[in-house]
Amino acid sequence: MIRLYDYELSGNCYKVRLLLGILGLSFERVPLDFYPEREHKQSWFLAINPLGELPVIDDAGVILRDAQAILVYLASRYDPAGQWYPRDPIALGHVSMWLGFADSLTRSAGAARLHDTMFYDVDIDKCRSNAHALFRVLDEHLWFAEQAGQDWLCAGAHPTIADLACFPYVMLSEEGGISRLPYPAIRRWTDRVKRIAGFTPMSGVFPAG
Ligand SMILES: N[C@@H](CCC(=O)N[C@@H](CS)C(=O)NCC(=O)O)C(=O)O
Repeated sequence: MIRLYDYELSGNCYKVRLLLGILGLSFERVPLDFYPEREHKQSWFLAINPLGELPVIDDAGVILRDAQAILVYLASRYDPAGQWYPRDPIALGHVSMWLGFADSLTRSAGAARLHDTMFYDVDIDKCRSNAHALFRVLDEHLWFAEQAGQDWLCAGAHPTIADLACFPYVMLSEEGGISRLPYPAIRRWTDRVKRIAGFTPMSGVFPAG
């Protein structure tokens, strides 16, 4: 069984739980006390991930860190139809581009949320302004996609792991003081993500109305 080293309130752990749920994969959670205990910095966990970061999975000895890498692995291994991680070169390029974008969201919107909810010492103004710059790019991309009849970050009728990777820190942005009111295309897209079959909520992310 897949083991997920997990923290309920982590957006990066959440994106992995999202895909596991959507693919109908059972998994065992190893919950860590990320805050306030900072268990992810204790020696037992550093032996598993020397970066001291969540999430990590252990799939019968395949140990992986980095949420985006984990999404690639799970979709490649457990979605043989290749819908979540399409195989053609152009789609692969686009999905990879948005996976990188997701990590930028972690370092901006995600960091702002850590500042506001767990007292992380970050340059909060810079995190928020970087997040807004990314949200503008995302909103414009989604608006043009909608004009072309596309619902998702990457072309095609089916969502991909790019949507799941970008969703959490966009959806949790208000917890870092970043409003989504100026981004209507983003708000329509988050609603579509919430309607994906098998979608699971987390604390602060509610099911579609
Ligand atoms: N690139 C990594 C970033 C992971 C990351 O930053 N995880 C956070 C939790 S959401 C973490 O463990 N941070 C360590 C810390 O803040 O002490 C990924 O996407 O998984």
